[in-house]
Amino acid sequence: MKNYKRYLITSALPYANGPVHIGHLAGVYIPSDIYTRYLREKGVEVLSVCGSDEHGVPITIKARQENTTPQAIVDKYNAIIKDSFEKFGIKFDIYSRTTSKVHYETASEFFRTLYDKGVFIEKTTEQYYDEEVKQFLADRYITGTCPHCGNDRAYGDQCEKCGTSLNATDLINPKSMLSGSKPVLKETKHWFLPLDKFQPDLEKWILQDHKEWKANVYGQCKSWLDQGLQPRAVSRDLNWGVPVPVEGAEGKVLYVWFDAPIGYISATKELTPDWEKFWKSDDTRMIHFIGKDNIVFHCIVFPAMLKAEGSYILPDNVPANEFLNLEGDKISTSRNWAVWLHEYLQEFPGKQDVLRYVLTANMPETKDNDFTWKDFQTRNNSELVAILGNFVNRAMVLTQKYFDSKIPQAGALTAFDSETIAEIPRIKQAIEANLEEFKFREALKEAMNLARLGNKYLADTEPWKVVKTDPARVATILNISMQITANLAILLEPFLPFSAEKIRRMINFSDSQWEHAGSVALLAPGHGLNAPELLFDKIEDDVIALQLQKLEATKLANANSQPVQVEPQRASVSYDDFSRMDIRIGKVLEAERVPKTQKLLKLKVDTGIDTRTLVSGIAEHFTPDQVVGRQVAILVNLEPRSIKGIESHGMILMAEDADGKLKFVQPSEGVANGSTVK
Ligand code: B3M
Ligand code: ZN
Repeated sequence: MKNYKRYLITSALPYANGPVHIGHLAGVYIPSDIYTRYLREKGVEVLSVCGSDEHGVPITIKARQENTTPQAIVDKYNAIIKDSFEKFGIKFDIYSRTTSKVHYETASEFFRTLYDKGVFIEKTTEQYYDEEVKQFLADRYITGTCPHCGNDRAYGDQCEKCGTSLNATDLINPKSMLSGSKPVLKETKHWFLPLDKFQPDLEKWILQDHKEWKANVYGQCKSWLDQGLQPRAVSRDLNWGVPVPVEGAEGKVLYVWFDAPIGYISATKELTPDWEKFWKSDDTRMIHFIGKDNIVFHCIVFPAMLKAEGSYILPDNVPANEFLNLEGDKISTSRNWAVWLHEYLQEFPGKQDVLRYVLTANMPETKDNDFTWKDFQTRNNSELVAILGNFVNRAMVLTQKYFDSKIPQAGALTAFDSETIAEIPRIKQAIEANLEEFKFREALKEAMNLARLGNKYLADTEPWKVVKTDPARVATILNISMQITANLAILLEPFLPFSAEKIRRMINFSDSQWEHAGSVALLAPGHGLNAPELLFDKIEDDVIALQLQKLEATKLANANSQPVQVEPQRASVSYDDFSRMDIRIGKVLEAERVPKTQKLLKLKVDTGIDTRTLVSGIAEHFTPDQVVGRQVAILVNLEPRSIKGIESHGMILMAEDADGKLKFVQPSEGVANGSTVK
């Protein structure tokens, strides 16, 4: 790596159209905060900038839904988001907004520079227009059926079901979100950024010069580049956003993904008159923290814009994370399937570090990951309470008891003492090495290893027993234990800032310089400690049960309110066709998984006619135990088929909902096996 003099850390600007949830925290803001806090502790010159993304169609749509103005929406959510970040200790140097005056000026000027340089292609194209409300329909103002997967609720810019990015004109049966009417195509002029022209430069910059990027990021970039970059419109027909700053552009604003990343620049400008030092000198290392859905914009579109402008640096790394799921389901704002930070703060006051800990331990660094309340409880009770809290508390209480809360003088060290002490700098180095590579889970694990080390040290040296015979030895043991505690205060700070602060308060120690960690001379003999406080407390089952109930209620509300997607009716069949099918009620006698398959169960069923074997594709939905003993409906005269070498005689009938969930079709009361279904 180059010899950088300073860091500029950016974190994706959250859309101010809703509060933030655990997915945002785990994906973007916790990693960025850990990294920035670590750099600050190292004494590196660093700025961390963020702010609300206050433009774009989702915000105008939210305003319509709530019968208010876009400005009122962004004011409301900007305040909520900012407050949540502050309370979680996500410490930006500035949290700005893209509706600020500086941002409007900066974004317009940026566009204008590119415009004057002749970078854009000006093109008149046909776009959907709603004749009833007299408005062009950008991005999410239009819905229709996805040409790739058939989802009938795809948006004009993307299908959320299959993830494909779309053009509104790709949609089948397009519908205006505003009036519900069928839109018409109408000509309109827009400015396009010719990404194709930047392809060779971007290929070299990413594929050759940044092979060290995380595999998920590098892979996505490569696939975009392999597909060949296309010009992208950077303006929209909308009345909410930064006006396109050229003649003849009335009613047009900059596309939100054009102005939002410029928000990083505006925020820096607002923060310091020295902003150019951060954005325009080669010895600044810029790092973008984002979620995986933002990769293309930060690795391809924004760098192309910066290159086109010419005076800015490019990011040196973009450590994007994958997504966090909640209890096995995708987090969704519209389905209210989330743990909202503002709610957590109310329901778990003072427990910010617990969530920070659990989200770091489960960070979706290389693949999507799951948050469960059960895991939250386990990690709190058996890691934070039992390991970290327990060690610090024992060290503090014993020092209070035997040495009147003063650091005792250490005497001669045993071999075990020396071994233990030698671990401290090793752990520090492991944390560093992992942080430098954006491996936050591993880094946290190493930091916790220091608490484990302390626990083991106390358990093995047993000062509470030794005190009766050898108080001098206990002085050494507790000196070392308290030095470990002081090291924890420094090394845990990036991850658990509130707890680190609490430890510092307890041990009366204000140092948080990274370079001092590793030493066992942090607390001088005679140094006075404050009263011990508990760092963490146990989370009981009923607290977790309550959270699970809350999610259950959300599920129910969703099931009742969502218009179910129903498969269209199929072509007619004659009565004869139907009556040729022989459907019986039978009972499952035995069930086992078909080896080396995910989906298949081998069943033995009593059809009333006979006992036979059939293979059913339900193993992902039911375990063998859940199937045995049930009455089920069976199509018994389906031609036998060999499936994975097993002859299958018939088919179990299942009900399948739009999400692909399967349920058995069963008689409402028990009937004799062999009963027919007509
Ligand atoms: N607001 C999208 C998002 O929150 C967008 C990020 C902008 S970063 C410049 O996922
Ligand atoms: Zn789709």
